[in-house]
Amino acid sequence: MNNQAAELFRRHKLNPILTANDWPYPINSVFNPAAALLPDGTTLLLCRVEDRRGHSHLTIARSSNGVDDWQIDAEPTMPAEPDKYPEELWGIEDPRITFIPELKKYAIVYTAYTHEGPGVALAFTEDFRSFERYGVIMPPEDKDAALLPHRIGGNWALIHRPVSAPRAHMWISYSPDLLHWGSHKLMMEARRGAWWDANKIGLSPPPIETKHGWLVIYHGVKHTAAGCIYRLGLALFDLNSPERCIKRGDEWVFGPTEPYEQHGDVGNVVFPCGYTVGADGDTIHLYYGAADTSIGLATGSLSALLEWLERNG
Ligand code: BMA
Repeated sequence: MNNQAAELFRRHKLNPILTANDWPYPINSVFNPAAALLPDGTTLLLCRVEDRRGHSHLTIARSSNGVDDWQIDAEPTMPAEPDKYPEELWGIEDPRITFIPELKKYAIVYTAYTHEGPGVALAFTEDFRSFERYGVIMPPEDKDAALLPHRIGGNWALIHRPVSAPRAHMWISYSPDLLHWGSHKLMMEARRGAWWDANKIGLSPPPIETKHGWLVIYHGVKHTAAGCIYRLGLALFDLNSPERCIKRGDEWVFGPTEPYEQHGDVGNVVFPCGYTVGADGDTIHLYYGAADTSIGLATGSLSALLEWLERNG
């Protein structure tokens, strides 16, 4: 009998594909990148960069093949600006990019590290050079958020993860104007007990719209005597009522197994904030933070993920 679990994501042989050594200025680490495929085929990563004070900012790396030859901005693309935006006091982290066709703009939802803890902030950009900040849209403690690409029943929808210590679940909220949020609904709960996703879960990259539903890659945090383990699972949600879960996998589908994922500033962490989908409409390139230290790439197939959920959900 084969004791290997199905391999749904294949790591790139050049992993980790981006590290602090690649950076054009001194930094501590680079991880948890958002991703976008630009109209000219360029892969853009909006990377979380931690400086040598421990504060994070966002810097863009561009590549024509999404794997190597990254052109990295010479200085922070989106620095934290606590003088103008006090909520960015201790930096900005973990961005998620969603292209919004109705606005012809990219939404960037990110964590603003405020005096009261992490909150969810929103900005828009057309060109990834200038950024229009909307400020905090979910107060602390809240993070792991992304905007859906279009309105649902007339309202914008935001997935996010407020903390109600000691547990933290995924919620979805709605807004007519992207500024005022309400109709908060619990979307998916962390399990309890020994599960890999017990007590604390959160959205990883933005949800993927498929004809079967919103495919969600989420992280589960298992607390062990040796520390936390961050792994990824899959769930599918209704297209018209995204708070309604259709399927949820029991087993994790990706976890830290390689040395660069197990060892680093925070070991045993894989944490994707973005993906691109290939021209075939099926190949998914997942960009993930490894051990809060570097960036890895893993590739899979959307139809294979959906088939796995069908069998294991
Ligand atoms: C989470 C987030 C991520 C980080 C992870 C592991 O809570 O803050 O940014 O990668 O912890 O440290």
